Amino acid sequence: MIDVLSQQVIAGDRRALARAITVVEDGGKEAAQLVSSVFSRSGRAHVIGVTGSPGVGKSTLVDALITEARKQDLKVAVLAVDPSSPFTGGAILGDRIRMQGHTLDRKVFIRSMANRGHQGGVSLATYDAVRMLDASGFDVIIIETVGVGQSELAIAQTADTTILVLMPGSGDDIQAIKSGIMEIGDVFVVNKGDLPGANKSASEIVASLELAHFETAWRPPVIVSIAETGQGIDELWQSVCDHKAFLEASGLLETRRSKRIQAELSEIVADMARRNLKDSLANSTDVQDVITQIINREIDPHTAASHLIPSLFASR
Ligand SMILES: Nc1nc2c(ncn2[C@@H]2O[C@H](COP(=O)(O)OP(=O)(O)OP(=O)(O)O)[C@@H](O)[C@H]2O)c(=O)[nH]1
Ligand SMILES: [Mg+2]
Repeated sequence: MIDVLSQQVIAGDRRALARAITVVEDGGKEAAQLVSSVFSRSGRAHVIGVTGSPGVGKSTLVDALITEARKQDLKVAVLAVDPSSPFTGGAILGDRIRMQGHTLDRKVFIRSMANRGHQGGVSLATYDAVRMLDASGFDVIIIETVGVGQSELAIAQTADTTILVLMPGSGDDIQAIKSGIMEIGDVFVVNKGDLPGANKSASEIVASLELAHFETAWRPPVIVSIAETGQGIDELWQSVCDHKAFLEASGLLETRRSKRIQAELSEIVADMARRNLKDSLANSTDVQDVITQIINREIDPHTAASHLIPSLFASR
């Protein structure tokens, strides 16, 4: 069944793609099988992360970005990820409505994801969902995440290019500068440019970026936009394309992807170990024996753990 599904995904079948994303959301063996069968077809798409506090206009902005990308006839997929909620709630419903202008376009695919059964959490599921979209032939994959906490940042880092969205007068800019999340932004957007204080916010961000230390030659542009009217969106899209070109020309695309794979691998290994550990603790007589030995003071827990490691990592 997974074989058929993966063939349909690769062929670009939208309904199969929707089902495939549900499979990877749930995680487990089927998800792993599915990823394994489409994997060689992935790795081509430009993955763009859009992150920022609730209500700054991310979805409206994404909608406008879809329009820009479609002008170049690129196939665009959007994943709206809510890491905090196990349900797809009102906010995500709102996203759907805001992106409705594209629902009839066969080259646009919009999907929301929440933290469902996947044991490794939503970030592992996001990696795999991106792979499904990628294998299905989307040129651009936009991941929208709400908030600026650790899990959102992890998701944002799934991206090749991360857009950090702020709005004037929210104190977000100051917060971003203080908390060090400025470092993850490749492009900054002060949205709601029609509200007072937008230019001031933008210059504050520019000023703090001037003081920041950068590891590469890329200097994040700061763009003022009005997502609702589309103002500034062409400039934003251009910056995103420039960033992609920079990543490719400088070899940083590889560096970023290898960092990301390292993070993903360690998450998968930790996830596997956790699962095996749970099973082992419940079922294995070895573990029960070790526990008895510890109770009898025949072995200490640290030594016992190091003896258990090989069996915990053994895949089954
Ligand atoms: N004045 C103004 N309002 C805007 C602009 N862009 C978006 N909005 C409004 O801001 C509100 C939130 O927009 P969304 O696009 O849903 O924001 P979001 O960041 O995706 O929100 P969450 O996903 O809930 O975090 C909506 O009422 C939009 O109409 C803008 O440029 N100017
Ligand atoms: Mg939104």
